[in-house]
Amino acid sequence: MGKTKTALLTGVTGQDGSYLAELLLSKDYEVHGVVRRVAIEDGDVRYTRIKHILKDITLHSGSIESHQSIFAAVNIVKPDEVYHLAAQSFVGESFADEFTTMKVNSEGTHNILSCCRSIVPDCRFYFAGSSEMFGEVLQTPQTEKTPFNPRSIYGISKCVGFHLTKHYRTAYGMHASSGILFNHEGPRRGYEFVTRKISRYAAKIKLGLAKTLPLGNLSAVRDWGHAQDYVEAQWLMLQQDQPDDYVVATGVTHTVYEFCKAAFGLLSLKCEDYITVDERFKRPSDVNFLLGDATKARKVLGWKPKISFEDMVAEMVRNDY
Ligand code: F7E
Repeated sequence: MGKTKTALLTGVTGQDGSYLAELLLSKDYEVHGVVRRVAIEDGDVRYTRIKHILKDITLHSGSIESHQSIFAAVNIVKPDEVYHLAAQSFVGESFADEFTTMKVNSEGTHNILSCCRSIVPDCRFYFAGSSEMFGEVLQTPQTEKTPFNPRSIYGISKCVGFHLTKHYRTAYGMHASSGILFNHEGPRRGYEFVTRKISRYAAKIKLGLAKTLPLGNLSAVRDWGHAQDYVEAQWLMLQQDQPDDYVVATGVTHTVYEFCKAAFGLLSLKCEDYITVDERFKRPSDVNFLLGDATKARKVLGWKPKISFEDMVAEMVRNDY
């Protein structure tokens, strides 16, 4: 039987890309991914999240910074749906290297939108927006109507991508949607993000491989969901007749410290015995509080998160241990 639809993913080797590729394969899509040459040459390290589905998907060498390589990939694949997930996604790094973050995240999004408009103007396009766009929040909880007030170059670059996506939708009539996704985690999360750092250190400490867990801002509040739930919302956005923007969140908040307590507690450890505060992990301007209201996603997309905070932390700790 022929495949139902063809999808092209940027960021396919990442946390969301790997879960989304699995979801699309389960729906009988033909799945293609754009992968940087460095990743192709270093397959053992870079493909850890998609090793099990490599035989089922097609990878194309390219970088979102290169209009030429994206044009070539879109032209070969002629996708029905494009999921633009690739980015410099670590907020901390966006303070260390503002220019790479800005260039990759804004110009990369512009490149892929422009290529889609030229080659497959009727394709459906998803942009990975972020709750970091809300920054120092101007309203609580945050909805699609909450004004953006970013606190990092990462947040600013995602605002650029969001507005580019909206522009291609309104000016050229493209089916282009943005998900405003709040933090989403799981066992495939990169090690530099705080949740994975905590689950990994909890495991290391339990196994006698580390003595302390150095962290920055312990009182930051986040609305943490599971990435596996969130990729389903991404797919649902592109199944709608009309393109639109959606907040994707759980509506439940925890502090970084509470995440530590939950993770260490699962291994019968007290996190306060191991946490040290290290100034190196504090940001020049941090986002202190985020809480999403996903009412619109629930009503229009019929989406709601299935995995609880407690189950997610348990899965992460079990995996790292
Ligand atoms: O930090 C604090 C840190 O790096 C969470 C990305 O996926 O979600 C993510 O961005 C909080 C911050 O994620 C450490 O200051 C304390 O307040 O895990 P994170 P993020 O910055 O919220 C959004 C939605 C995205 O779009 C991003 O791409 O934890 N924190 N101590 C620390 N954070 C880190 N990384 N490391 C620490 O040692």
